[in-house]
Amino acid sequence: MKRVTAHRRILAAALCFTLPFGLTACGDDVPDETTRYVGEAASYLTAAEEDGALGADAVADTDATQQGAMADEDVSGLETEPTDDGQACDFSEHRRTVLAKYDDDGDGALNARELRELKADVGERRDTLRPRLAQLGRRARHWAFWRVRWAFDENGDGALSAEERTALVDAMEARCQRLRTERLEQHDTNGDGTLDEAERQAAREARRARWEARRQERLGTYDANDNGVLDAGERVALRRDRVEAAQERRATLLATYDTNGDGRLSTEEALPLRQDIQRRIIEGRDAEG
Ligand SMILES: [Ca+2]
Ligand SMILES: [Ca+2]
Ligand SMILES: [Ca+2]
Ligand SMILES: [Ca+2]
Repeated sequence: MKRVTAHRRILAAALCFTLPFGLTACGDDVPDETTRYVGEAASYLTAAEEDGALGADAVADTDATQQGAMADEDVSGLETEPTDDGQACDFSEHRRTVLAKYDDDGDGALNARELRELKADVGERRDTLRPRLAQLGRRARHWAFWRVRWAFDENGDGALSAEERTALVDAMEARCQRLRTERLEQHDTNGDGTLDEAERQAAREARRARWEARRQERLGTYDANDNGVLDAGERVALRRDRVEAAQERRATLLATYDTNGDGRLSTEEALPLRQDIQRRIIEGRDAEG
């Protein structure tokens, strides 16, 4: 338990350091329930707009069925072009989007019934569809978000406590901020601290070019009949390789974290891995584009 507390303190310090204007709860403050769930849904939208391997190492705690479902999600999302507006992740905007979607009576807040709807959609059943939420993202990435949630479920009970949920939201918000800062550093050509229309256009084009380069690379390997698209059979080969890679990664992770060698991660064994994934999320790693 001591380790958790120490880690939490470091996490809180990093977030307080990262985020100006008190956008996040620092220290031991736990925000109210609505704020936590709106934040979780905003985190889901953040995961849905990314292309990278967010939280990928959570594969250590998956079975063959889950690995297959993750590969299906990845393969089906590959052809979705980025709808990047030039700015990277805007967490406050995601929060507003979620609030607007669930504020049925339009009074600017969530009443008990509206909050219940939101909680059901981001709920603890990790493999259910969340149609209302899914409509908000450019595509549904349930498994990408499952991996993020896995990393923050530190006591491994399959649910997020108020504290675990707060840590998840803070981390995803810090990630957004980090990715945004990086985007600004890369594309603020005139150095005035913001991206104007021309700079945003350049950022948008650069992201699309990276996406296209990855697509071409994939076609080079899997487009066996050379018609410029991945047909059903070619996608099967890609999916098979993804599952194989996931299984290899899982074996590598178990070699490090399964200290008693029983082939699975106990909650205690998984904790350092969870915390490593948390750090990767906060630091904006495993992001593409
Ligand atoms: Ca938990
Ligand atoms: Ca500028
Ligand atoms: Ca083809
Ligand atoms: Ca074990």
